[in-house]
Parts: sequence; structure tokens; C-alpha cells
Amino acid sequence: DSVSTLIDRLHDEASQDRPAEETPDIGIVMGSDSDLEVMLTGGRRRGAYDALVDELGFGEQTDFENPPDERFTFETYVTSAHRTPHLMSAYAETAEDRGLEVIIAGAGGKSADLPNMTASIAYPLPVIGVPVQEKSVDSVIGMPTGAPMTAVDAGKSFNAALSAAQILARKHESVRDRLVAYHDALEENVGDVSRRLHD
Ligand code: RP5
Repeated sequence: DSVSTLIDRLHDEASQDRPAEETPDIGIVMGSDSDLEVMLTGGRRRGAYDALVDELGFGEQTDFENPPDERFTFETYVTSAHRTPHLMSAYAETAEDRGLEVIIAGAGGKSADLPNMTASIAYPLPVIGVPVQEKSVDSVIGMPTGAPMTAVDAGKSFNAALSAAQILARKHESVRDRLVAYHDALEENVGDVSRRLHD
């Protein structure tokens, strides 16, 4: 079936010794396809896709065999802690060996367990949790002592992507440069708005 095919593929990719340029750097996982909008395009605001693709020039990796031209890439998986627990485990377990440097994990509802479980299994790989809705916040941030996971506020997948890029920037100068350029433009924009109000 499709879940076991995906699990086999993840293990297969983890066993290959691919150069870093060919593997995704950031993994985005979410509990349901109903989370796609908040996770990628942010609903009313902007999401992780906008931050990574539009602001930081990342490429989206949809096919492991044909990596995109961009040096830094991300991939997206839908995998539920409750409906596909084995796929969630396989994703988290193989993440480091598949070349990922950080995972962004989002879930909604009151039992938003995907980020927490992913963080526990993927450890020591960092995971940034995104509560997809307000009511998911407690579930996502409530990790026990000794089981770390960073989280952003409800729906803030855009910020999760910037935080993920900050982790990459410790090792990759060009990601650092892009983050600085993004911030400079942000500052400029606020300045322009403020100046217009006083013109
Ligand atoms: C969570 O339950 C998912 O992350 C989603 O936000 C929520 C509802 O999922 P669907 O019933 O819309 O698939 O596990």
C-alpha cells in the first residue's frame, strides 16, 4: 500500500550516501492535508513556503531522484501521529540519515501530537513545532523535561521557516546572508510605511 511504499522509500534513501547538495535540508511534516494551507501558505498570513521560496530562495524537493537546481531545499510530507504512526516514526527515524538538518512539524486539533512525537524520535535533530490552531498550542508546547522542542505560536509557520533557516545559517554562510538581506528589507519596509504616514 502507499504507506508501506513511503516507509520503504524513506529507509532506502537513508541508506544511500548522497552528497549534501542532493538531499533536502529542511523537512516539513504535518498531520493532515487540511494543514497544508496554514503550514505552507499561512492562510491569511504567509507560511513556511513563502518564507523559504520567496524570501530565502530555497527550492522544493519533490523527487529525490531529480533534485532541484537550488542548493538549499525543503520537502513536504503529510504523516499523522494517529492515522499513520508508522510513517511518522519512519520519517523521524530516518531524517538525520536522509540529510535533513531540521524539521518543521505542524498539527492541529487538541491532540496535536505529531510535532512532539517527531521531536522525540528524531532527537538530536532539532524540530520546530507549529500549532496549526489556537487550541493546539498547549498540546504542541507541552513537552516534558528532557524532551526538548522549540515551538512557534499558532499558525506561524512563516516564523518556523525563518527559525529553521537560522539553524542552517550556523553552518552555511549563504543562508545567513539571505536571512540578513530579508531582515534588512523588512526594516526598510517598516521605515517606508512610517515615513509615508508622516509625509
Ligand atoms: C490533526 O487533526 C491534524 O493535524 C489536523 O490539523 C486536524 C484535523 O485533521 P483532519 O480531520 O482535517 O484530517 O491531527
